Order: sequence, then C-alpha cells, then structure tokens
Amino acid sequence: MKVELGPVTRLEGHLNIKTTVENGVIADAQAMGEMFRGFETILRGRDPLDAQQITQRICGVCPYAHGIASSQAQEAAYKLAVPANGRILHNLIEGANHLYDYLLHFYQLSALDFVDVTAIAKYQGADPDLVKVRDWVKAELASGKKYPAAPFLPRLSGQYIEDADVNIGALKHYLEAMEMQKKANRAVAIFGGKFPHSTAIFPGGCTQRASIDLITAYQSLVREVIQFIHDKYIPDLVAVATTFPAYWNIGASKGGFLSYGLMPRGAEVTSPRLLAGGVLAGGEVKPVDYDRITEDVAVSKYSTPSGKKVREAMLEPDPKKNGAYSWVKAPRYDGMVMEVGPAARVLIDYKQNNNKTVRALVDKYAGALGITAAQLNSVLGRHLSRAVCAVAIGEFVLEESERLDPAAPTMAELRIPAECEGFGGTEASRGALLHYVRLKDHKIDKYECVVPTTWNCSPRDDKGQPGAVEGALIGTRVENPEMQIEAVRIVHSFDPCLACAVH
Ligand code: NFE
Repeated sequence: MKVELGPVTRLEGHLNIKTTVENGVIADAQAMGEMFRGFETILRGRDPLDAQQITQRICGVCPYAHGIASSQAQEAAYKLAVPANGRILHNLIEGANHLYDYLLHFYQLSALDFVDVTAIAKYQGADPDLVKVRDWVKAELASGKKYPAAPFLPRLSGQYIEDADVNIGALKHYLEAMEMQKKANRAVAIFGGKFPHSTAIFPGGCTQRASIDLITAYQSLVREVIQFIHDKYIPDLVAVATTFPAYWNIGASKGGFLSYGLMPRGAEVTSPRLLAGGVLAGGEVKPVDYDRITEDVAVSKYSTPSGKKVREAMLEPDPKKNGAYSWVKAPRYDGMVMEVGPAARVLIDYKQNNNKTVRALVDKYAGALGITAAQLNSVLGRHLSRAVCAVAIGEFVLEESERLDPAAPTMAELRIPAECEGFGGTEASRGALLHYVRLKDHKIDKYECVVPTTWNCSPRDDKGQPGAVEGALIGTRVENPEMQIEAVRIVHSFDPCLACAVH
C-alpha cells in the first residue's frame, strides 16, 4: 500500500513523504523537498559582504546560524584576526537562537503529536489563559467550520497522553513557551540588532557594542529562559518519554553522525568548542574534513554532475529530470549517510568526553529513563538531546557574557583580498551547517551551503542509499497505515526545515 503523508505540517517549508507499507511495516520511504529557491545562484557576482546578510534570508528560524557560518567562511578566506569580544558576541547571538528554537520545536512543532489538547474542553480551573483557550475551542467546535480549532485540530488518530492534568499543564506551557521564545529572541536582538535576520553579525565580529547595560539585559532574559527549561520543558519532555517509552526504539537512522561542533571557546574559530565536533561512524569519532563531503544528485532535480565536492558543486535546476523526486541534494561524507542535529551533537560530544554538562545530563537521564546513550538515536533521543543542548548552551552563554570586555573592540579590521576562499562550519539548531565562499576579482565567484536538513531529508544518493529520515522510516511498524502517526513522529523528531534544505 502506497501512502503520501504530505504536505507534512508542523515543520518549516514544503516536505512530502511517500511511504510503501507492507504487512504493517514501512517497506520504503521517499523524502521529497518540493520547492527550489537558488540562493547560491543569487550570490554569484555579488559583493562578498552581502553574503552574511543574504544567506540569513534562507530561513527565518535559524538565520543566525547562516550569518555565523557565512562570517566564519569569510573570516577564513580573509584571514581575519577576530577579537575576543567579536567571537563571544557571535556565541551569545547563536546560543540564544538555539534556546528559542528548542522551545519552538518541542512545544509548537512536536508536543501535539503526544499531548491530548482536547483535554482543555473539560477544564474547570480559573487560569485566565486556559479559560480563554477552552472557550475558544468550544466556540470553534460549535461553529460548524470544516476545520475548527486549528492548529490543535484536526490531528492524526493514535494514542495520546491520558492524564488530564499533564495534558492541561503541557498546554499551559505551550502558551508560556511562546513568551519564552520572545524573550530568547529579544536576547538575540540585543547584540544581533533585530530578530529575525541580524544586521550586526559580520565577518570579524559584531557591529554592536559590548556595554554593561546590554550585557545585563541579555543575562536577565536568558536566565528566565533557562528557568523555564528546567521547570517546565524538561519535566514535560520526561512526561512524554515515560508515557511513550517505545519511542526510544523507534526512528533510528541507519548511517553515521556528523557535527561541526558548536561555539568556539576562544577568539580563534579553530579553538576547542563548547560541543565538540566530529564524524561518528563504526563506533569511532574522527575529525571532520570538509573535502570529504560530496553532493549527489542522482535523484535530485539538477542536471549538474553528481558526487561533486563542496568547492566544485554546481547548480543547474532540472525540474523535469527523469526519475528525480526531490529538490534536496544528497550530501554524503566519504560516501556515507549521516544524521545531523541534536542527537549527533550530543553523541559526538559524549563519545569524546568533552562537555561535563552533556556527560552528566546524558548519564542522569539515561539512568532515570532506563536507556543507553546509543538510544539517543531515536525519536525520544532527539528530543532529549535538544534539552541537553539547551542546558549546556544556556549555562555557557551566561558564563561567556561575563567574559565580554566593554572597553575592547568587537570587530576585526576588514581587509578583503581580491581572490581567496574559505569554509565556515557551525551547528545550527537542526545540525551541521557549512558555508563555502570563493572570491575572484573582489566578487563572489562561488558560494555553496550544505545545510542540516539537506543531510537529514536527502533523497537516495548515487549508490541508492536512503537519506537519514528515509532510513529512519524504513522498517517502522505502523498501527494504521493510512495515518502513520509513528512516521509523523519520526519526521518531526528531526525538526526538518525545507526552506534551509533546498535554499
Ligand atoms: Ni531553516 Fe536551519 C537550522 C539551518 S535547517 S532552520 O537549524 O542551517 O536545515
């Protein structure tokens, strides 16, 4: 039986998933990016200092990661000596954006796969926000609309949390989480200039000052968000995990893991990172070499040669290409499929025993929830890994903000060679993000982005290997083949962003 799950909602962009179900098991799956954009083409021939601005327009969710990857690529190309303040401000902007993004993903994009929001109809308490939601849901249900109470309904049939207090508590936190996202975004905007699409991130640092008033404003916003993470987000996540323990064993990807590492702990981009990067394959972590990344287009809608390295990649759209089913390319590392994102970050850091908070939290929750670290490769594992990253990042940005020196510069002096090239690799919330820039005659000759969701939602490669999401779906048992709530939970656990994936 063939079933199309698309357009899959509660994610960013246009994703379709086609599945073939045999005897109640997904025997085949295709992840399809359904829209072409062409940012790399737009960048060709432009002033290089447009790049960190234009590439942020790839996405309104993770623009800061694009701004920072672009800045790092240009810093490498121009051989800039970034002052300590400049790197710290990049970290503060990027870190607060991660905090926003984890809350957005858990509450607005995933929680309703597990939490029974219809419990609100029977709410008898006096919380003004919940009373408003209850009355609105009742009015919607009585309205005769074809689709009342969106975005809560309609929903896939399946098992949801049954405890009314847990459901209503989670709904209250769903509302509060939006306020917390505002606070995280404000923190981003303090040094980034605005949200979304920072005006202040620049190759060589940040155009904002590091004044005491801005530092204290940033700290107080981030502290509130961290409090919410501990008091609400993690307990809600644990409630989901204890109600649906089967999801520690559902949705494992079948390849390796890749992370570039998040947030240098020093001015040099090559400084050790808060979360250490690496390639995890066959149980071993090795350093990343960007030249081992290739982009296959066997079934992607491009007529350009397949298997090119990042520096050589080309982009010729071919919407009618025979046999092609996605606008997403298929990046591979040494020819291997990689999962990127929170589970990759945590597993790779944990294996290298790098970050004490990561190690302590993984051990604590693995013990409490009765799982092994390897089970982070699962639906619940990706959710838990986001919470682990949130705690480690929250702690770090507060410490990092204390290291700012208000009297010192925040920007390197810019000198741009006529011809040069550079890579910039960071961790966006959704995973490993690489930008490459090459200049000729002071203009951009080539720009290439290899983006987290391009890895995760990639179609088959030249060898026919499924991408990470496709592989995680294949082999999954589904209760109701027409609905496949299990498949949607798997897809959501990766937090796909198709706007980023195809850019
Ligand atoms: Ni559009 Fe993004 C993140 C990047 S995902 S959200 O996080 O880079 O492919």
